[in-house]
Amino acid sequence: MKVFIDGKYYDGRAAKISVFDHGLLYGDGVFEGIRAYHGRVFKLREHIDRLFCSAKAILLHIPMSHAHLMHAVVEACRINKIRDGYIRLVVTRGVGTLGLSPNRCKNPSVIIIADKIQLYPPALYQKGMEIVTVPTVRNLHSALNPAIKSLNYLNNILAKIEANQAGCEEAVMLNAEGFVAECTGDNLFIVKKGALLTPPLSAGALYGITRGVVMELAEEEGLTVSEPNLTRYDLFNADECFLTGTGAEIVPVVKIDGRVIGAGKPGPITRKLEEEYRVLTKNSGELIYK
Ligand code: PXG
Repeated sequence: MKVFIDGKYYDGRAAKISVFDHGLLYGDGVFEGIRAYHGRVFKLREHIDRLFCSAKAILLHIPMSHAHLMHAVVEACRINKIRDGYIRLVVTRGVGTLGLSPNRCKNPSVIIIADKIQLYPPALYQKGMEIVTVPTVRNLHSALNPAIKSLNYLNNILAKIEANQAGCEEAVMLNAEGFVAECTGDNLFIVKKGALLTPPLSAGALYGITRGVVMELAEEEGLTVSEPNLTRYDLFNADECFLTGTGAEIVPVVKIDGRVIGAGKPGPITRKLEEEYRVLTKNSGELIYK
């Protein structure tokens, strides 16, 4: 595997960054997780746009243009002969001194890793997932806005550990007001009386790219889509529930905090959206091999 670091390619084992990089010392940086399907990079522009938005929010200058970065991601896939894979794009504050001040970091680093994707087991998609609400509350947007896809993911990791301790793969994270925000690496949707509902981004969710795609697909299907504040009660009494994310795609949820959701199996609207998502990933995206 060849890893891109600041304009050069290194063998996987030789691809290293400094222990003085503030990405390591302080989680000071931003990242994206992107998928390639059938030799095309899915929603690349949207991911790069979000990366620039995250960077802007933390006053991090990305030392490459939008177009150059898009090109570099496609190139990293080509060099690694990726057809179906996962791309991790990371921008760190760069090498500095001990001490928080980002002013000491003169050169932000850009890293691109293009690799195979580790998927959830197929049985999970067939039967549906069980999830739990966890004690760790989603970051306040006034403290560290969850819209920033930063290298500091401890809020999510703590929630993930709590879900794993409860025997589940994913956690429902509530915000400080007790409304549903999202999961640790996925956005959350419910279906109620044929309509699609998902928490508003102001509840503490990432501006999920898969979330946006699913909302568009649902609208094309003639479904009503809304973004109200949701409580656990709303989740328990939903007809269907599913999660969305670049890595996970669309995962049906059949149990939340011990309550069976709908008929206890993946619902028809979830299945329809899964199918349409699959078609879209097949037929769109930036071509890797021209
Ligand atoms: N919420 C959070 C907190 C995320 O990190 C999503 C929602 C879904 O967003 P997208 O844009 O992907 O639809 C994410 C994304 C991983 C991995 O390595 C995590 C994500 C994406 C890809 C891989 O676990 N999280």
